[in-house]
Amino acid sequence: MIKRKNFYPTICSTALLFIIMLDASGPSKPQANNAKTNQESFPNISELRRDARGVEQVWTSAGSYFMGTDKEDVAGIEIPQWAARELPAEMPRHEVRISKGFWIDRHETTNREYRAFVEDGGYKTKQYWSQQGWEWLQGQKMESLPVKYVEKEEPDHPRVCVTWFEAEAYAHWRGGRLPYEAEWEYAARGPKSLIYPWGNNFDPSKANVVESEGLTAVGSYPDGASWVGTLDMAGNAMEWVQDWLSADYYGKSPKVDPKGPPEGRRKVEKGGWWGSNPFVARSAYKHFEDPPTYQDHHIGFRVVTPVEEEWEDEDGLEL
Ligand SMILES: [Ca+2]
Repeated sequence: MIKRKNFYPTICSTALLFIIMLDASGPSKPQANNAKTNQESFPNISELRRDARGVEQVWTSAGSYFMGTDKEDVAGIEIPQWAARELPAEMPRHEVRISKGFWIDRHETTNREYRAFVEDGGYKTKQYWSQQGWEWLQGQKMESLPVKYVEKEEPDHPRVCVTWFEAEAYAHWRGGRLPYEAEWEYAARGPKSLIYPWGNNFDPSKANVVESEGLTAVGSYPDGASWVGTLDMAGNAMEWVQDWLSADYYGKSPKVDPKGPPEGRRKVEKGGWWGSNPFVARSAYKHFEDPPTYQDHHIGFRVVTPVEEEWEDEDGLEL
């Protein structure tokens, strides 16, 4: 049984902050519209809602799993030469506890959803941007952002060609943030620590991966859903997460709610992309080469909305 203590969604506290700080001409404020946040009951695992911006999210309950990789996990999987030297960054496989449940986007952020941020003045509103992100933005040609990456940007395709800074600003506009790597991997693998979102065996019929010609509409592979119902966590667009990259982080990371190294030069990306082979499509895979100013046509993201409260998880999902 799971009980709650105090339930103050981040989105509400964010809205309150905006009300205090800004007048009517300030940035638009996400309005909490989730009925569950006003009820006594704890959301059920994989419960679906629409957040304050109308984007589908699923509830991921607190629990534990094994993050990262050991040699058995990759036995029999061909490892590309270009990625082999980075495999030690996934080691050691280690138990992690996620102490609080969270809402995570059911699918990658789409062009339609990102367009709403742009049209709401997202690129002109400093409050949505971190200091580093805003400084980066001031050095760009505003008329070129966001980068138009194809002639016709399909509304239901993942928004790609955004830097980590732009993804971060969008997440703030939503009232959330980018997932920590540990949260992202937990939403993909679950308490059974599966290698892929659907199980331990690679199955290209369940994801937009190897031999694909490009991005597809989000949610096109429902059989590849994770334990909480998140889609396209293997393939389609690879996804920025919050964490800086450090190859030796897993050997010293906190056992509870790890948030990545405090600083770094490159950001972690998860889940592989539409061209991924069985090694790269694994949920433990972490891409390793891109600074937060980088963008290209296979990197997108999704958003987490955390809940600021103290939860009691009496039976939970511990192994
Ligand atoms: Ca993906």
